[in-house]
Amino acid sequence: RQAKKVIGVQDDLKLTVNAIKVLEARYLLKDENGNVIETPRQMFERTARYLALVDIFYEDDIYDKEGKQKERKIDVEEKPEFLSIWEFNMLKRAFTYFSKEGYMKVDFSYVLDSLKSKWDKIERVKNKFAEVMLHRKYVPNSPTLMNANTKLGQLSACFVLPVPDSIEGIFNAVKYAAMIHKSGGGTGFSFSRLRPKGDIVASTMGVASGPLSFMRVFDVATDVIKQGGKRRGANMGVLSVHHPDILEFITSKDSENKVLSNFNISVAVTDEFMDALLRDDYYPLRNPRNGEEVKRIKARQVWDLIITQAWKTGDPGVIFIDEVNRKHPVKHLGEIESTNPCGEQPLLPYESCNLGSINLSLFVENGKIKWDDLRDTVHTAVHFMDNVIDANNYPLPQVAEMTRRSRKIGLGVMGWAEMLIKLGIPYDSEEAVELAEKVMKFINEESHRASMKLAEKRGVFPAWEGSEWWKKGMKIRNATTTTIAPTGTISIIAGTSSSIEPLFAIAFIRRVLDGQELLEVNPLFEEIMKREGLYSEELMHKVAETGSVQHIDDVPENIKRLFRTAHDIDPVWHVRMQAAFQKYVDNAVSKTVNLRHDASISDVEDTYILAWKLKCKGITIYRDGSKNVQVIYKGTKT
Ligand code: TTP
Ligand code: GDP
Ligand code: 5AD
Repeated sequence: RQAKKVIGVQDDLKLTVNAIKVLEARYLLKDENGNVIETPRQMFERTARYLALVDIFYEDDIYDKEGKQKERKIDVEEKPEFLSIWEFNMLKRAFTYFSKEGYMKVDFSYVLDSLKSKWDKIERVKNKFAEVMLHRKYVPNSPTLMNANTKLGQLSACFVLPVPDSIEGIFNAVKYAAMIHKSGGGTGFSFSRLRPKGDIVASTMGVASGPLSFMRVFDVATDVIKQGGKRRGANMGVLSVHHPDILEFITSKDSENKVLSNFNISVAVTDEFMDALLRDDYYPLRNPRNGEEVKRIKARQVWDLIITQAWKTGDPGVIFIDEVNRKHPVKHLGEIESTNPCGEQPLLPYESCNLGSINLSLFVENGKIKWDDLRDTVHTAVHFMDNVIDANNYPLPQVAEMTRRSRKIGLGVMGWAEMLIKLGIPYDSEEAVELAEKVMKFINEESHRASMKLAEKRGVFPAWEGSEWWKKGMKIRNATTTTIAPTGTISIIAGTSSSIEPLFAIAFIRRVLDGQELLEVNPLFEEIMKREGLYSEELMHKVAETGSVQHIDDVPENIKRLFRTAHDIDPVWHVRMQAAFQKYVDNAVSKTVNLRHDASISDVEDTYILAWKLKCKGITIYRDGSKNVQVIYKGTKT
């Protein structure tokens, strides 16, 4: 449904045209007739206020850090006027949880009274949250902006659901996924527990269909609900390299028909497999039903197939699952089998995570990084995201329970390429890789510090005892704090380059709805060219033909060096950049290693092996012009 009328969208936020278009289409609240009823400023303020309200629960006279198991009543039926119905419901929900866990000293009516009497405090927190968002220094993941203070109230982007080896379990997972997609979240699954195709089914004496058949059910279900949701569904499908159906899995997306088009797929690769590969040896396939070895095959055979398929179609990626579990700070809660759809967030079954990203391009002034400002923004972001865990309306009770046990959050970055350009550092350089480590180390450490500060007041995450943090004697509020998300949409809202990716095109032609064609030039490039007196429309049209400036004589060498696009950059630098960030990220890094159309199969292999050697948690490539249909549509060039 198209927005019919736009009220006051042109406020003073200086949003780009594309940002406004994206916001109008899916983020700004609408009335029942589809009219937009808020401005972008109001959207950020709605979000800030909703999350600030949570702070009331951590006031000294209300919160009981020790958690002494007492029942607390909600005897308030009537909503006070200063709260919206969704705010009131959110507070009731959070209160119910806190009292059940024994963290409340008071009854709900006391909380509401305190909200009024301590409104100044709440207002200050609200202003702090609003300030970073209004300047687009920090932007939370899309579901938070879309659903804060709405009936849905679901604020997280990432979910992982278990798929047990039974008909009931499988179809519960289909249903749960549908509920999550409806609210704008993405789901990841491991299908490794399902018995292989052709295996026995006891009660019916029948034959099992195997993981691939059931993945088709998830795929169709995802398709069917796409019209009614906030955005179309997105899935990650993982299968262990030891599963007997692994070969079928690896080739599953290689078809003229758009099979599994709502899935990204990844092979969970183990150390055992990589060892066998390096020794050019055989490794075991096991039936998950009973753990029995079915047969042994050459690791090289499977690896070659993974690489060839990735070259051909972009799928599958790989997850280095043992590395993921080695680095997992809450190992005592279970084993990680899957990530969310774009790979940046490994999660336990039924865990969810909310993400948010800092716009690095805004933290450069006169060629220097504004570290103090960056530190403040990190602390505000962590505070905000910890509140999201309490405010969230979880789609399932199991997800609520698991998420609150570890309280994982994922703070990341966007605008990295633009930050480098402003600092005059080429993306594909040692200096950039070093700076990546320095910047991310800073953000990671500050986010831990912020989370520890929260723990002093709010207590550690409930599953802290037994965690890696506990072993180190560090009291922290969130089991993880950092994740590098793709920022596909929020980078458009912020008006900067996405995630840690290099620029994709320096100039390109955008087709707009009415058939017009608009030339779009990267603003930093435009600025530099104008400053040098070299800018002309004609030249920009020439750039737009390929998106690259590398073969354009009128662009000076030093500017060419700074403005290399994703395809101008050697894949080695893509992977090194991913690894540099991964080194200082608690969760994982989503990165599209873009290869040129003429890249060879061995280029793909080199990329995957380098990622493994540099201790990335996973890797995917996308070769230009390969036929893969991306699950996530970035919303550009429409
Ligand atoms: P279940 O529903 O658990 O079947 P069951 O209880 O009869 O089997 P068992 O006692 O052996 O566990 O499903 C088991 C697996 O078989 C699960 O992977 C789904 C698959 N399956 C099919 O592929 N087709 C079928 O018609 C049935 C009934 C199961
Ligand atoms: P953004 O907040 O919209 O910019 O999202 P990102 O591009 O950073 O993606 C982060 C995560 O959000 C992904 O890994 C998915 O879990 C989820 N996600 C992103 N885009 C979509 C989408 O179009 N549909 C659904 N269902 N989930 C998405
Ligand atoms: N594993 C992890 N991430 C993937 N993406 C696509 N396929 C996979 C996969 N199999 C990610 C890309 C990009 C986003 C659009 O999805 O790397 O960040």
